[in-house]
Amino acid sequence: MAKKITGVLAVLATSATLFAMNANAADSTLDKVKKQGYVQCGVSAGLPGFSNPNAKGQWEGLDVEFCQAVAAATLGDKSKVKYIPLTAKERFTALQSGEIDILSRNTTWTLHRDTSLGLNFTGVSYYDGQGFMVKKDMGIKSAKDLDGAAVCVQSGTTTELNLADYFRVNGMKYKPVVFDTAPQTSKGFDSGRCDVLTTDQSGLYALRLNLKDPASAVVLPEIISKEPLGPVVRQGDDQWFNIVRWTLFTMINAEEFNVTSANVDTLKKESKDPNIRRLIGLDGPKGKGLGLNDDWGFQIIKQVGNYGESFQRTVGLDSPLKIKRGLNALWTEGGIQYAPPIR
Ligand SMILES: N[C@@H](CCC(=O)N[C@@H](CS)C(=O)NCC(=O)O)C(=O)O
Repeated sequence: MAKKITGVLAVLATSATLFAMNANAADSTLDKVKKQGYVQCGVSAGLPGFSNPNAKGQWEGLDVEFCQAVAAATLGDKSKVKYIPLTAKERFTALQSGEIDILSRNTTWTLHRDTSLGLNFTGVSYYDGQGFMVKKDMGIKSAKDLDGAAVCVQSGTTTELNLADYFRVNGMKYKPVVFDTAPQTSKGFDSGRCDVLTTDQSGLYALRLNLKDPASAVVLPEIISKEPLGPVVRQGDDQWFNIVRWTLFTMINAEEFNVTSANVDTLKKESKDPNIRRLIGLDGPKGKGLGLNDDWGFQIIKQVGNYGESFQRTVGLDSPLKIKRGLNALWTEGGIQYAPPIR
């Protein structure tokens, strides 16, 4: 009898081990991505500069290019991305449930989101802050003059929470006019449902482009919050977390060492600079620790570009948004973008 029980226990123990191994295998996001052949990326449905379908229906923007960089690093092909447009309210559930592998959707890193939702922020791809936009003919020069205003705002955002704090702290009243998507919010402002629109400052520049007359609106000088935006993954898969985080660090380091999509081929052949050689996987830790090919960094830079290239093209001076680098300049250029070394 005792023998039989031991036998049964042994079988149970073996199947438990097997189950754990299966669960582990199923848990590996990198394996899943390789098997499905693309990265499932949660993005904003329509926010110019960050993620927006162009006239040909192709997704464009800083957040979109980041997904492409992860696809280049993991699958060697930046086009292997499936974009899943999400509202602010839907985004965290989509990541928790496994519908997406990364959330790259102008999402602010906060304590609650980073610790209580089963998610992890991997870094900051854009330092932002919340601002206000008003109709020029109202003649308002400061957010402190907004007492009693009707304010268009998107639901499920930090924006809604900061708005409430700001008006309370300044002893002012307001009437929230709440929408689910960015296009609805800007239409609400355009059609006079509210006097003021509030969102991340980058979003104000983006939404202003969509107004019937962009020159009729002004952005007020106050920045009322910190909105560090960055890519998010599920907790519990350190390898995937590291891949996403070091994809961002590679783009930032590439800018620091002046490695671009245009010169990376030549540098691969000719460069003797040890920083550059490690960055593109000729020397140093290469891909082993991440479970990737040694040329993962090279592929990111070759196919997508460095952080500065991506910034200028999508939200910066080469884009319709014309946002200056500001805080998003490298630490060597007066900003705070800073990536740990590749060595
Ligand atoms: N960064 C804030 C706000 C993010 C947000 O969703 N902002 C809106 C207002 S512009 C937006 O991007 N909407 C895009 C969309 O609905 O597609 C957060 O993480 O809560």
